[in-house]
Amino acid sequence: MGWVSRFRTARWAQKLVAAAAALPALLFARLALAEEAHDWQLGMQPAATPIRHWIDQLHDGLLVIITLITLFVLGLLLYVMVRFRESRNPVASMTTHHTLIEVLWTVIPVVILVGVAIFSFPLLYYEDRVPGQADMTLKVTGHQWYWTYEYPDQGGLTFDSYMIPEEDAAKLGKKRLLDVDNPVVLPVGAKIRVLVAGSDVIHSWFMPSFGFQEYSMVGRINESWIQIDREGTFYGQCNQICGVNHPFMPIEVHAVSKEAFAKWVVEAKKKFANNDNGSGATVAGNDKTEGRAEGAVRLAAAAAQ
Ligand SMILES: [Cu+2]
Repeated sequence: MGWVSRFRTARWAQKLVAAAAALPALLFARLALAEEAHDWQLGMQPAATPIRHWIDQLHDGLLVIITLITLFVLGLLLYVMVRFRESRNPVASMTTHHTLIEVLWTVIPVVILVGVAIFSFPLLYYEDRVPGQADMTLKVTGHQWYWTYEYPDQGGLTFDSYMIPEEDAAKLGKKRLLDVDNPVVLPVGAKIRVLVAGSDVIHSWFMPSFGFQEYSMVGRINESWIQIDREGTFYGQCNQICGVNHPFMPIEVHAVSKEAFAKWVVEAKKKFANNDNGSGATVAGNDKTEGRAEGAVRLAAAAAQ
């Protein structure tokens, strides 16, 4: 019996082969679910909007440039260390200045930077405004420590979104520090203008899969846009240090079909009928409330219904 057939008949080998065969499926299943940060994650979360696809391309291009520069500098250093080591080159040259080299090490970096700018500036402008007509608008307002969402095109539908308290998340089978009581629901494929405002300190609405990050500031409305390319649940976080409960104001976005979105709007209008109608005044008395405690109370009330 050759070593191959002995290997094939060994039980541990069969298990190993089965595990190895299952690995790609496991990895791809993980990729398919990877709309949030994972332990041991390498690279960025999968892109879900045109802006994020463009960001990925720019990132990959920059990675090539950075790698080439690093290898070039490393090569020069190694060459100098070997070629001009003391044993081989006991008397150091006292030469200074070399016009050609000085011009080159000024001009080449400038050319590289101009090249990077040529590819990154269009992306900045692309992120700035919806190309063409927006299908709808979502207004996001950051508070210490929760988010308010408004849908001006859906009759001013508005509601607050709190993190599910850590102590309840496990009981409810929810994701710790990520799931919220009222997620944002958005239609897949629609061009959505997203306006980000603030009510107290600076927050930031950050959705990695969407390539979206806008500061939420008092007295200013920041704008960008998203067009989500697939259904699913996407997670993000406030990524501007905003106070003691900064880690406890996550973002949960449900991307659904246009039909499901229309149905959700009808239900949400009933559910949030008592909320202030998009005037932005909802937050006036709420600014200094303790987000997590209030979230817990709201959650308990929702469970009792
Ligand atoms: Cu914040």
